[in-house]
Amino acid sequence: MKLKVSLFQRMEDVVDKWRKEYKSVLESYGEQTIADVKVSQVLGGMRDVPALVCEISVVDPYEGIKFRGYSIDEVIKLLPKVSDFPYVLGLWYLLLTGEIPSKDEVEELEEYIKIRERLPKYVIEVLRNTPANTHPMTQFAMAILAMQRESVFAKSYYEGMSKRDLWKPMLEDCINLIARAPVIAAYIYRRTYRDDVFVKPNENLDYGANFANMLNVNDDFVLDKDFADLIRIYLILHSDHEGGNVSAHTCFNISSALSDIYYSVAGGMCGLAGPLHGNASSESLRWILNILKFFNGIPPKDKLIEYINNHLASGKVIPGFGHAVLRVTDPRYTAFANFAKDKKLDSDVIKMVRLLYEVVPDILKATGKVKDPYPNVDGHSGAVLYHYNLKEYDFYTVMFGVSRIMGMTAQVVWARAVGFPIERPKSLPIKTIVELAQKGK
Ligand code: CMX
Repeated sequence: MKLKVSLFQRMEDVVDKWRKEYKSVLESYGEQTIADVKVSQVLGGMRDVPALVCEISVVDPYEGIKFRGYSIDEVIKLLPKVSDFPYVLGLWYLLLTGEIPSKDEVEELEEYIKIRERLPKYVIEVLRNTPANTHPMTQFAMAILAMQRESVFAKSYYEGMSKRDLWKPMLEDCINLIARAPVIAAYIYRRTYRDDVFVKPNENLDYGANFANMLNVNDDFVLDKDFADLIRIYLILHSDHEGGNVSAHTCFNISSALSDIYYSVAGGMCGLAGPLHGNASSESLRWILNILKFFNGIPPKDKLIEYINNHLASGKVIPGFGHAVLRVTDPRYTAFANFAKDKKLDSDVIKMVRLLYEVVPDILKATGKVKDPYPNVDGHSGAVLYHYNLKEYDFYTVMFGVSRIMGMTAQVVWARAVGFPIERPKSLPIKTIVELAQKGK
């Protein structure tokens, strides 16, 4: 296979390093025990069981996400910039290689991705043959799955390519998917919610601004520069969150069967679509709008507290708050809050987000059971999109998905590079778990 862009060469070098490390860890520590597992963890969604490997990012309960060891602030500072914001694909380069790229390297990758943006006709037909009121996440997963027929990885595998080289066609597939994901998303958006008039990819724009331009949220065919900045930062912030969350792990698990990236990412997207995961950003915005409607504007604090307590008493969660790992305000939330402050955003939805931040944590703390009473990324991301006229909140998970593909693909390329095996944890009936617990094993 001809390696056409310097990213491939860089990957050749790092893959060699990863393989040596992986092999040596297995040889040196393969029989070493690193954790005990409690029954409560097995029955509690495997919480905190260290059973997965993820080199791409780590979520510290108190510091939040680190992408390849870099915090959000560091990533924003160090990645090469376009219009004062990092190039989105610079982040993907970092996730893939573990290295901050130079401006030349990112711009070369941006150009390389542009060549692959064109949507095949059959993908458009799949979407057009689907009722327009189908949930946008369903459409997104369908369009991704439809492209499976083009997988270079699947073709290479069935043609007998050596296992050692399979990461290369996997990376080719990932590049194609990364290139087309925003185009598919924008197509779904325009068809589902707007006038069914589409904006073609603009080769003069970077990845983030191009996506913003194709969404054309103001229907005026003029790129809103602030919205482009938002999309750049949005795509970076949602890109990865360790390997154990539902979408990342689903994707990784599927790919461990040597399913290609289209199968794997489509599966991951179906997990992201759940209300406790990626769809929380839609839920959060819907909830904020309901509050504004109920009170006919921003409510007084005491009335809002009463409203939230009633909401909890009816057995529902507060969307956009809480996290399975974090124990502080999600730094991704803070990054959006800073963006809103810097751009001087003050619409009612933004004001509501700020007011919720003042009241919800204390209410959740008072329940005595919520481990993380602070807001997560979904508690702010929808409000900034809404502010810039992207008001169709069912679409927010697709926005999340376009970004999350960067993390998913980086993880899968790593797995194929080191030859990670098929996943097969042991499952037990409850009766056996009880027997083991009684024996103290
Ligand atoms: N509102 C109300 N109750 C909440 C809550 C919230 N925001 N967060 C947690 N709880 C409740 C749980 O439902 C659970 O109650 P039960 O014991 O009655 O079942 C209890 O507090 C303990 O849960 P936890 O250990 O603190 O949280 P989990 O790790 O089980 O769940 C999460 C994490 C994100 C699913 C949960 O906080 C939640 O449902 N949040 C609202 C939805 C949301 O914002 N999801 C987005 C997360 C980020 C992402 O993946 O995109």
